[in-house]
Amino acid sequence: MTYRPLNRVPARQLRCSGCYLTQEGIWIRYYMNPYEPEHKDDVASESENDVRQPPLYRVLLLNDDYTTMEFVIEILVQIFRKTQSAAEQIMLKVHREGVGLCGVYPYEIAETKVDTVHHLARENGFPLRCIMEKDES
Ligand code: TYC
Repeated sequence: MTYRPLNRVPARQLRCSGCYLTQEGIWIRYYMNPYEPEHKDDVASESENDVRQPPLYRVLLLNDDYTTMEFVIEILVQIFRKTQSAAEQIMLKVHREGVGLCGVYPYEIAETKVDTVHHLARENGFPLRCIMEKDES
């Protein structure tokens, strides 16, 4: 007895029961066809495929008494790509409240921004501090 190979069975002949009937009248079990609409719920879900987004990190500026307001604004414009007016608002928030959000990024980008801020600040003689923390929201 010869069996027809699965790939020669027309799609409409496939049955969702998991079997199909050959011309010889024999039921043969087949693997699920994930492209059949009846099987869409059987295809691995996003969580099974682990397509979660990488964790994000908040980069924050801290206040101090010595870094000039102009330098902080320059950092926010150049490193964090803020507009002049957004940079002024963030700088004033840090000045008044002690801390302010500069942006939210994947780990490596956040880390590079923190390092760049520290490097530029030290180069210019300022004690400006910048930190990152995991964004839990
Ligand atoms: N407090 C500083 C001053 O009065 C300005 C300042 C703002 C410094 C924000 C740091 O992250 C900072 N010159």
